Amino acid sequence: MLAETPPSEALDHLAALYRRMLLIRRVEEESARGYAEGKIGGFLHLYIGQEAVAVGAMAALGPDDYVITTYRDHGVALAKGMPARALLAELFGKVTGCSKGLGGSMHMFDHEHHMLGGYGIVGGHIPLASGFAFASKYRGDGKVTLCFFGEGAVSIGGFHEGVGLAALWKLPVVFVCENNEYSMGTPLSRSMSLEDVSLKALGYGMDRDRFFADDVLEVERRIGEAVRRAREQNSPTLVEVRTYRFRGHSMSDPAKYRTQAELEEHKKRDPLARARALLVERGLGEGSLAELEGSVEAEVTDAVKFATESPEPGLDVLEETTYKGPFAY
Ligand SMILES: Cc1ncc(C[n+]2csc(CCOP(=O)(O)OP(=O)(O)O)c2C)c(N)n1
Repeated sequence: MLAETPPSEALDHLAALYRRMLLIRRVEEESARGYAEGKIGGFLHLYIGQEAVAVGAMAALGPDDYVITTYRDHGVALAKGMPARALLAELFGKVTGCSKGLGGSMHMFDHEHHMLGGYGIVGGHIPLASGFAFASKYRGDGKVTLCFFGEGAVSIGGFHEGVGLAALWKLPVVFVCENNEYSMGTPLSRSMSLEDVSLKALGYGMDRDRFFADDVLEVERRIGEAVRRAREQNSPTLVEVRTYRFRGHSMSDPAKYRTQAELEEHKKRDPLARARALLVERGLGEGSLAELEGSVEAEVTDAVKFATESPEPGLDVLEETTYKGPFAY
């Protein structure tokens, strides 16, 4: 959103971003509950604490632009427009889920909203992002691809292959490294000789940026600059967004590798609390705020009910997806 936007529009915009972040947080909290109750099987990697990255970044994109990410994909999918119903139903293994209940937590796909999926192999999707961007450049369709990954992916071969080709072929792609300080239980200082991940861009002659993600508007502005470079000049950027996950790596991680004090320190920079405080400071009344938060609550309650009551996939789905090729995309 431009700096000269009228104040009321700017307030509405911030309220919409806050709403999206709150929706992600509440869906994630309900996912954690569903997992504890045995309604969700397999892995579950929550996005709590990182909401401003996906929401700010997606605000800088158009609806036709592409997004691709890792297994920590719930927040990115919701930020790109996937309905909470489709996401929770997928987590619950139901046929109404975005991947007909066959993919689960790590495989959120949404063709309509150009969400190209979550991927379980660390860094494996980064060359795919360059492939999508290559297709856009070849077709001249003006679309930008945004590729999210954790700092743990930066030492993987796929990162260097994907980023190197994007720089060489001048592709319309933005690489967003969500540096949340830990790869499972390994801090960055034990896996990389550099503390500044964005420096990796220099080896490929690529533009770079690096900032904290506690202010969703700042995320939108900074990613927006990179998106513009990609769209207007076919110039890729590596953006390191510094963030922190408030929960363990996955639901089975007690996170003993970090102290409670460290966690509490990071919670002081909670992007949701910051956006909420900014809304109040800029004049959003208590009544409007309560209405907004109530509507999120209603949406999440409805989505949990929908996911709970939906049927599991039957044999027909298995046959359709196994023998008749991919869904009709
Ligand atoms: C190629 C590969 N190696 C190892 C794993 C096991 N693994 C799953 S998540 C993970 C940590 C990745 O951390 P990071 O990229 O920083 O993302 P974050 O979980 O912090 O979002 C690892 C090593 C994997 N999935 N793929």
